Amino acid sequence: MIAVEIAQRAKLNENVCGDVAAVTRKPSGVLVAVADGLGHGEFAYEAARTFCDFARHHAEDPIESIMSEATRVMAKTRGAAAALININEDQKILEFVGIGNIELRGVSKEKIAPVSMPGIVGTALRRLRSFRYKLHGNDLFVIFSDGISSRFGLDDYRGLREKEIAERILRELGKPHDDATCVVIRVDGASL
Ligand SMILES: [Mn+2]
Repeated sequence: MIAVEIAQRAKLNENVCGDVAAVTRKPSGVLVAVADGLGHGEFAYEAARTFCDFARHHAEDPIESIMSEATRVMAKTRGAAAALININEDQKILEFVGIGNIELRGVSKEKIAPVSMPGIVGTALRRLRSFRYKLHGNDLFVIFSDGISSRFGLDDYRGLREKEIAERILRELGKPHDDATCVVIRVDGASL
C-alpha cells in the first residue's frame, strides 16, 4: 500500500495558496505532482494547478516527458517550480524529476538525495535529470516546497503517522512569508 498525505497552507495574509499538490492513483502505483507557482496568490495558484492538471492527465507517461511536455501549457501561465514522483509497486521503484525549488527527502535503505534542476517550468526547457531508487519496503518520503525550511531530519518523524508527519513539518518548519506544502509518502513493505 502507498499512503500519501498532504499538508499545505498559504503565506501570511493570503487567502489562496500558490502551491498545488496532486496525487494520481494508477494500476502500477501512484504519481505525485507538486508545483509552486511563481509569486503568490491567484496567478501563482493558476500556474501550479495547470502543471498538476497536466500531470494528472498524462499520469501514465514517463515523468521526464510529462515534465518536458508541460512546458508548452505552462508557457501560458507565469510558470512554476515543479517536481514529479512516480512510484511503481510492480517494479519496486521510485522515480523523481524536478525543476526549481521542490525537494525530495527519504528514509530508506539507500541514500535518497536527488536534485532538482535550476529553472522554471514554463520558460525554455533546459536539461532534465531524473533519479531512480529501489524501494525496500517501509520507505518514507517527504516532498516539500521552498516555503518549508529544509533544516530537518526525517528520522525524527519516522515513528509518526503520515498525516501527522506532514502537519508537524508544516507547522514546525513552514516559513510564514511563503506558501508551504509538504507531502508525505510511505510505501508499505507488504505490497512489495
Ligand atoms: Mn515558494
